[in-house]
Amino acid sequence: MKIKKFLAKDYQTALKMAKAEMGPDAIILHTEKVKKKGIFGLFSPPQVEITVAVDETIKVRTDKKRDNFAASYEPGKRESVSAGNQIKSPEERESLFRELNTMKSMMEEIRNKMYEVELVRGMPEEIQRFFRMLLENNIDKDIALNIINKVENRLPPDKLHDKMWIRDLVLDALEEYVKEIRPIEIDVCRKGTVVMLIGPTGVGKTTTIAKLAANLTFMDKKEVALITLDTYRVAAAEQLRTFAEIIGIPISVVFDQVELKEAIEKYREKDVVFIDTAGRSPYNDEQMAELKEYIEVAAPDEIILVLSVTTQSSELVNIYNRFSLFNIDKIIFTKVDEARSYGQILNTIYEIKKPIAYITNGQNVPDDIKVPDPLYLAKMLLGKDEAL
Ligand SMILES: Nc1nc2c(ncn2[C@@H]2O[C@H](COP(=O)(O)OP(=O)(O)OP(=O)(O)O)[C@@H](O)[C@H]2O)c(=O)[nH]1
Ligand SMILES: [Mg+2]
Repeated sequence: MKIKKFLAKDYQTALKMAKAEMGPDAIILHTEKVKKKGIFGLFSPPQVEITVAVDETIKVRTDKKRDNFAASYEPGKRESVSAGNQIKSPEERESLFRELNTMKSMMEEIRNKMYEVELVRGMPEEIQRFFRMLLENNIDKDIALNIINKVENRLPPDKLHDKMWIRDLVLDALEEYVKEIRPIEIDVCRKGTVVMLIGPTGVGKTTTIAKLAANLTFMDKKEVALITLDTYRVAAAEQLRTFAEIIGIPISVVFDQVELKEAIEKYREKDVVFIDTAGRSPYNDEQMAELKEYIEVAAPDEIILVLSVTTQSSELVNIYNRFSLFNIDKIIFTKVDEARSYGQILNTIYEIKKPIAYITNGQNVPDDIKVPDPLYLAKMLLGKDEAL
């Protein structure tokens, strides 16, 4: 950085002198009227002094740019435009693009944060803090704002700074969104309730059936049987067969719709029959059509969609939408123990409006499954530390 002072009879002249010497990119730091020093100063008019600075590096770069620009307009020198460009190799260009993208997403993030602050401006500080907690737990901005608005409306004027009071109001509001909890309903007046679990691959359908079957057998003293349609992988049927053997309940591995019908008939006197299905890609029409045929034959009392909480909210809703052609009754959310946040549960339920049957929180059969009560879910939604 070069700094210099210019003294002239008036501002225009001083500026002209500065521009001539320092270039058009120079910045005026200070302007001041000054008297000439000494006895003569008393009789002469005041002068103007400007202090000007210029960044040498910027100056050099602009000059270079200007030179290239000028060169490009010389006849026959068109090629020098690209040759003179600063970005030479594809790697440099790619790295520049990457930098630009990073900057873009940083700016987007800042914009979002500013928007979030704006949304709750004027609300008591404690309420704003809970709003941020909900967002940190991945709860959709609009839903979080709804909750916070309810809290603000319900907060008595003398409790504006009462953290515990506000926390309870937030939990109440959250509970309202997740109050529909409906585990499997077994009709005691009739036998043969058929429950089918469907969902994408690897979400935990088979493990969850094993947990449910074991709990119903040992805790609720129900008669349970298993049917698996998953004959695509050798290990898949074996996985469920092993669980069935340990629990001591019958299992049928079926290969087609006729066998499915026969198996259901065979277990007509059981209290519950679980049907395990192969993981299906919701975006594979052929697989979905095949599943539909099996569902028509089985005519299950309950179709439960199994979703993993480790999946993003928008994708969970997409998956539900694809599977919704089967009249889904309930949702089981799995892998809660692996999730970084739980907002996905609320965002999905808010969108699809289906009850939650269970959540699963680990690989252990039969322990890691729960019928969550709304308060437990609300605490989870407020933050990991609140619930676990
Ligand atoms: N951490 C964790 N792992 C789970 C949970 N539930 C299931 N798993 C694990 O997830 C993996 C897949 O589970 P499966 O039960 O085979 O899943 P699936 O949906 O039947 O898979 P496909 O039949 O291949 O579609 C296994 O390693 C399970 O132990 C859970 O709640 N938490
Ligand atoms: Mg399976």
